[in-house]
Amino acid sequence: MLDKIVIANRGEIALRIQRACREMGIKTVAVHSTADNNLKHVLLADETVCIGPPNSIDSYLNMPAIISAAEVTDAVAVHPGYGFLSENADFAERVESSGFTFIGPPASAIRLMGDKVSAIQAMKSAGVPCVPGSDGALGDDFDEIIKMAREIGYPIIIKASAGGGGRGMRVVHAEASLTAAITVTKAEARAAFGNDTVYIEKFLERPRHVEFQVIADSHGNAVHLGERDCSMQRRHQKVVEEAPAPGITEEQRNRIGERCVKACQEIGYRSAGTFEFLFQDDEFYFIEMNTRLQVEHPVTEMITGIDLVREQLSVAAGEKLSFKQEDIEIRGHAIECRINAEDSKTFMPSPGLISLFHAPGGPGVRIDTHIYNGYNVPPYYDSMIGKLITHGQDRDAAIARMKNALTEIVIEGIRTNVPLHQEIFQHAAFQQGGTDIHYLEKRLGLV
Ligand code: MV4
Repeated sequence: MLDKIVIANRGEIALRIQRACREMGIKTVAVHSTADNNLKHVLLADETVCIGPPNSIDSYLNMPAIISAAEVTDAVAVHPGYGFLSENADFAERVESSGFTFIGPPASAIRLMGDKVSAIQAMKSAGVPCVPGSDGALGDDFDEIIKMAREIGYPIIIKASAGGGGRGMRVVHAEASLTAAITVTKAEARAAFGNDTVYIEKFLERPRHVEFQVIADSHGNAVHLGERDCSMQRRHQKVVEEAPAPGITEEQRNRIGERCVKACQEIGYRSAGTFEFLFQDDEFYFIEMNTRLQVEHPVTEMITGIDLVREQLSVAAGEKLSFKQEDIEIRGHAIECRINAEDSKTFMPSPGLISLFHAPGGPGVRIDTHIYNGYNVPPYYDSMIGKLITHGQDRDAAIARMKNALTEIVIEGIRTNVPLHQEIFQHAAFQQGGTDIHYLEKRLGLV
């Protein structure tokens, strides 16, 4: 097993990784910015290394500083968490070429999936269903593109191959605006990503966001852990996630899950990964693959009983997965609320001193957070300060436990989005389940 690892992240996920390490007897090095001396996992780490000033560019995104920290502490591996350098193929490569293990997929897989055109190509070859579209990058022949878009049928969406997560996309409703939209999207993509490759898909108007969790080892074993529904979102930021996705049958889960597993084997995937699909009119359409541990991984852990971070660490050490597909059983239902330090109406960030914190508890309640009484939320980073997760024998039971937990939780001194969650859990449409990706923004009166 790994002896000592660098946790190249901050906040709740750094603590989550550290907890898994502790259980497994792995020592941890917390690398942190000057704004993060008092992070919970920094206070609990075996060793700490300050890697730079508050601005992420100079600290959590500073590759040489992180690799140097691994060198001076004699660590053997680096866990990137999510965000920051987690999906940076160059970082994965530099970690490995410096003699450390990158706790994640091979750089080649990160690179393949980072380019959306090559990702979709790989998925098609593996039999993963994709959105009808341009079958690769657009060429220069506008007449040909116009003809193709007509065949796909409007509305269509133009996407930058180097984009993803909602960046570099444009919806086109009619042929009259097609060529101008392509020109503008290409120019924006060139400016944002240094790559103006774009492709076209049929635009799905009322989809749900349903994603499949996979994990693979370096011996060719891969399994899927079912799906999550992450449709409750605002401006591409997920707000509530749940597993399993309401209304998805076991037949659908197995069919799509098996395709994802096959894709993992074909691309030489290792570690945890997520296949994102749009789900509309009972059909799945692959859009992107995330090659990292995701924020919402706990809902999958709750319904499968599998510790995803432990498995990541163990497969990074060269071990085989500790279970087979037939060992995976979906038990009950889990829901996660992302707790943000922000105003629940205006969504303005609300950093500052947490003067009082009471964690909720009881059966089926999990809270993944680094906050504590007297912790000061710095203004420099993402506003998510924790995740509240409940599990129950069915969706209604998980909802009942979440409503309780949202009443019990106390966070004073800063504003949080807990009131927004309390409101969402009162909505009849949410209680019914299966709302689409536009539901929350519509309910908030934003569209
Ligand atoms: C789409 C789509 C509709 N049709 N693609 C946004 C983020 C990126 N992951 C892909 N996105 C979308 N792609 C087609 N062909 C609608 C979205 C989309 C979306 C997807 C998932 C979750 C939230 C979303 C919010 C707006 C748009």
